Amino acid sequence: MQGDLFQTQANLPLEKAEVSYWPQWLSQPDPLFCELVGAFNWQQRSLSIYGRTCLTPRLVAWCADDGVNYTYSGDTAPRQAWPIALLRLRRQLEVFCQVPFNGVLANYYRDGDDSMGWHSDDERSLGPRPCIASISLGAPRDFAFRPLNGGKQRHNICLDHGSLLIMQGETQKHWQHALPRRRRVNQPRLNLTFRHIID
Ligand SMILES: O=C(O)CCC(=O)C(=O)O
Ligand SMILES: [Mn+2]
Repeated sequence: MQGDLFQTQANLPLEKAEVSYWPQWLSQPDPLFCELVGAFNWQQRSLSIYGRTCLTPRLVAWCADDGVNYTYSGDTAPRQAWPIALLRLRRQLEVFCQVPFNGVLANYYRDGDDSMGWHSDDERSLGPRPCIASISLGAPRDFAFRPLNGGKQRHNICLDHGSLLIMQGETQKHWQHALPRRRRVNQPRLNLTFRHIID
């Protein structure tokens, strides 16, 4: 059963944020990792940054209910249907987090050269206080927070295989997060961020 090890939860000490972490939220992460890697139609998208078009350093897939689209950093990835294993996980997370989710952004980091830059998940379509449930599978990777107001605090947490990280409340208003490049990592990682798109 998922969530049976959640007594090991940790709350991250970030001011004006609500971030909690369960290192072993999934009790059987290995088969899920294998199943999901093959279940998505992965794409390497390009983004426009300061007028230059760059390929994102990771692969992505967007799974969502009919008609639910998500635009972030100026890009709208095509919608895919939910793989069965992901629907099951969605229901478990909805019960656990007590909020509905209608989409999941999946990121596949082929190795430590793949990364995600500093950003907040603050699109209007997520609403003012989004609850984002992030499941990590595969190679453990560092995940970093920094304040949006330019403050010098940094907080790093290693996201383990089978873990759940929840960001909610005012977190996206006050903090940015990133998945930095880590050259020593030579295994892939799959991340699933469950979201609720309002319009
Ligand atoms: O890969 C991760 O853990 C982070 C993904 C993320 O921040 C996002 O998809 O917005
Ligand atoms: Mn994010």
